[in-house]
Amino acid sequence: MSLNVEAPRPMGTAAPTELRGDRLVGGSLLLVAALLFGLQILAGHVIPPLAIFGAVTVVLGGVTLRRSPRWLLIVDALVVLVYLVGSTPFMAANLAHPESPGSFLAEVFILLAFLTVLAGVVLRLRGAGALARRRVVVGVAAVAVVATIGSLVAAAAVDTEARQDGDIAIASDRSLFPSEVEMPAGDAVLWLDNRDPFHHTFLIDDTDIRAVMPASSSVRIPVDLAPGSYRFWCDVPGHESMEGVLHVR
Ligand SMILES: [Cu+2]
Repeated sequence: MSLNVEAPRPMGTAAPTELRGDRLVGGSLLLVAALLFGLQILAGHVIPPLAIFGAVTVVLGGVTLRRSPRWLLIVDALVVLVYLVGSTPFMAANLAHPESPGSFLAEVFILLAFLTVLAGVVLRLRGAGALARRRVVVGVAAVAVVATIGSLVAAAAVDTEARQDGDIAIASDRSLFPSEVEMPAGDAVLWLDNRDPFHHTFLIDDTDIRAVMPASSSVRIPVDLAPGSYRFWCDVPGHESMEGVLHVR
């Protein structure tokens, strides 16, 4: 059993609970903002929905750290729920690829920070004590450590294939493919070089070719294409701008 002894306040200055800031909720929101901005730095370009949401969480987090009336806690929780619902397809795609730490860990940490916000709001509204909050922090930290180790181990196990003579190179860099690539018709090998910390996929229209490109690795895929122009692209949600045309002659 522990005793929580607080210094006595002078008469007339006792702050109602809801006027005190909530460090767990406010801090977690600021952490989300930092992760969203970090993700865009890793991507090498601004991702408008993430930039807008990052700005919203900075404001909410900053205010919640100072004051945490009920209505604000409820707004915090609703904003988090809206983001979680809206980003489900992106989260699912990134969480399915632990071998690509840039996207996997960013997604895990954002998800954990969001769950901490929700847990913090519930605990605060129910008037829970410091011990319950500490348990949330310890639980979240433990999951974060396990996810980090698991992702780094999975990334180290990825086979990366060196480019060989005659291979046609197609690189993804800052989540972009080259807009045009030329190659001969018939048997050939594509060397797909992923320079990003995120995973990508490589598909060619009108064929059943689909390859996964783990982060910071390269893979060789054999193809046999008739002359013509084919669109190639990445089908990871949010990577719609990753496409180019393969001119087969
Ligand atoms: Cu992609």
